[in-house]
Amino acid sequence: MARAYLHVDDDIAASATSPGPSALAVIRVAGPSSVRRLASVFSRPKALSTLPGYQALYGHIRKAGAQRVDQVVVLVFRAPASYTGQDGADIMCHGGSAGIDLIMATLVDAGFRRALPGEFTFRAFMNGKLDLAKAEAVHELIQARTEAAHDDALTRLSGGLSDELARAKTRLTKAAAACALGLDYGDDEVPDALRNSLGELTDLAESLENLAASWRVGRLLRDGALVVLAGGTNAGKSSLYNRLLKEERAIVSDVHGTTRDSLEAQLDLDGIPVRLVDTAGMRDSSDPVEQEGVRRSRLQADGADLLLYVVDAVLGLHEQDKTFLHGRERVLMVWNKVDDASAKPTPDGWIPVSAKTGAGERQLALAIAEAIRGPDASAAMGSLRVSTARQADALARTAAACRSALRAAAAGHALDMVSLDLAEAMAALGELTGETAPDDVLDAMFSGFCVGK
Ligand SMILES: Nc1nc2c(ncn2[C@@H]2O[C@H](COP(=O)(O)OP(=O)(O)OP(=O)(O)O)[C@@H](O)[C@H]2O)c(=O)[nH]1
Ligand SMILES: [Mg+2]
Repeated sequence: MARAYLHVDDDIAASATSPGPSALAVIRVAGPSSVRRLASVFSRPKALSTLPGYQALYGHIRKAGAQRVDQVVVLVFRAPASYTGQDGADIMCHGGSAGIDLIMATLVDAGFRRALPGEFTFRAFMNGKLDLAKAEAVHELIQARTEAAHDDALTRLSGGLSDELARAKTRLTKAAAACALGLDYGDDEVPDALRNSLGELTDLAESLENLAASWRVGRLLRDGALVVLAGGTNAGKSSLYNRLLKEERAIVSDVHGTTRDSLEAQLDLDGIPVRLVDTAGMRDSSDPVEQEGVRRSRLQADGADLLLYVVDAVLGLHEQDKTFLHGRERVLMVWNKVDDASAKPTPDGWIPVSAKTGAGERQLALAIAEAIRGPDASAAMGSLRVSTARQADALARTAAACRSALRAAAAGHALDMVSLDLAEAMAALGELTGETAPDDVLDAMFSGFCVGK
């Protein structure tokens, strides 16, 4: 894949909007001769091929035999003032897959290559329009499912993370320069200039470690959290599921074992995208279908970021609940049906709710959001964070190399040892921005993008 990406000199085209009927769609083209090539299938070729950047032109896309394909408005971009840094154009056409397919086929006939996923952004990266941290943010912005996730990605795209990384690079460069100076003079001892920059390195290592740790919340905002409702049959899991989703999604009945297949839905819980799953109630059953449902419930419960364990307050706690909950982490215990006159009092540590009346629903939602984010996260929600394992890993390696340089200097090791550690820190940091990212990393990253971006 990387080899195909590495051709940045041909002209590419792709639909930038999702397929299906819509009023308008956008087909994007980019490449050194993309505007001229587009003009060859446009009703006003001369006007288009000489059009300056940021100007639009109305006309028709035409096939070779002059047959009209669609009425369009073409917005032209001229290098370097474009997303990719190359000449390019956005073709605004009518929505609908048949029309888009026709225009794409016409463009391919005219010599455009169909763009690979993320290829426009790859060109932007290659042309220095954005670094790798920002390129990843573009992808996350498109995928964001909640406002908080959107804000988070936008902060990174606006350069929040890139600025922080640039500051880290300056500090490392300063320390490396001081080290090189010491080596030039043949000093055995750590020179003063280096001593000063080593002090800064301690702060740097700490802030990079914090940033790496922010991945936990970053990942949640990006991928969402898997929250699973579990408990005995008839506890009210499906009722609670419907209540949290604010719609009658799951079947509710007083028959034990109503839910068999698990159900999943997306939910925005206080800014966190949540995948909420309703499962089959757990009980011993001789019915093989129900047994399979119960087996799947347990699997879902084990893989959850958070478990909501629901108990019927009228029946109270049973031995099977205690066994299931024993030693289990990442679980919120929900005492349901508190509206019922014969409900038992809520035990310590349980959250009282009524799926029927909605009592306690808000407290439950807040408890879920807090449990997912973790105790440290309320402060961290508004701050800068990374969102991918790749970023967290590179940050952790940068910090570890800084710590190693500090240890070497403190132990009075030769300066070239310190210098090696600093070089390693610089290389790891460079992976974040893409300066030193290997091809396979670029490959994996851009191929996860949508086509047309
Ligand atoms: N009074 C009262 N009844 C409830 C409440 N929640 C659920 N119920 C009733 O309890 C019964 C079981 O509810 P479900 O939501 O189907 O329970 P479930 O846990 O999904 O059950 P299974 O799918 O069989 O495992 C239904 O008759 C609901 O109307 C509640 O908060 N108060
Ligand atoms: Mg159910």
